[in-house]
Amino acid sequence: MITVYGANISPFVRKVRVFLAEKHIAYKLEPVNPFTAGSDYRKISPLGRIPAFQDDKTTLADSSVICAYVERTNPQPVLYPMDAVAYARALWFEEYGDGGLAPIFGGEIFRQRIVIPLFFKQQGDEAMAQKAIAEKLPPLFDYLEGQIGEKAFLVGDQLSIGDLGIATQFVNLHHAGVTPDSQRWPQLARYIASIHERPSFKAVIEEEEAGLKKAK
Ligand SMILES: N[C@@H](CCC(=O)N[C@@H](CS)C(=O)NCC(=O)O)C(=O)O
Repeated sequence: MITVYGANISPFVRKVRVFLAEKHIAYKLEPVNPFTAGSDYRKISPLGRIPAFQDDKTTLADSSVICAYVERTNPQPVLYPMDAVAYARALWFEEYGDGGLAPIFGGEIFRQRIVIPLFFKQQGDEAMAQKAIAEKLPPLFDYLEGQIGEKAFLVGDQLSIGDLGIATQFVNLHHAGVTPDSQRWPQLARYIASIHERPSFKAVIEEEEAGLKKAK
């Protein structure tokens, strides 16, 4: 049995969970709060971050490493395109999510509006969130609007790690009350809504919404 370690509201934990769901692989989610985890947790996640992963062969840390490993151990359905250029583009979109969207969606918006008030019982910096929404989201959304166009998926004609890496970040934004304006970014709004409608995303989004409702 596979174990995924982490908290369900982490976009990186969610990426792994959705990836496993798309592969129809069963797993157990072992709750870990990275900010309070003991030193033992560093044996499987040396940087102390979530997610971490364990199967009968190995332990791993980092969502990108975990997904790449699972692709090798469970190649179907293919989530990393075979064609070299398509493969690189899928990795690029995953990185655009991890390295480009996460610091802003997570640190400047989700953290201020959800994590700090709900879990630290303090007031978040709403001015920081508003500024990020007004100034930092538009260029990120403009790029994605241009990349997705009228297509269903970012790379080729099937779901890839690129779609999962982008769409997982938009779940945190959704929890923080922000979705792309469908007048200004019609293709992006349509695309994100359709990926979030997939059973893999729908299940975790509903679970997270129930947890956040309870925490309020
Ligand atoms: N590159 C890592 C990033 C993981 C990450 O930053 N996780 C956050 C939670 S969303 C974390 O564990 N933060 C705690 C820390 O950095 O100490 C991945 O893809 O798994």
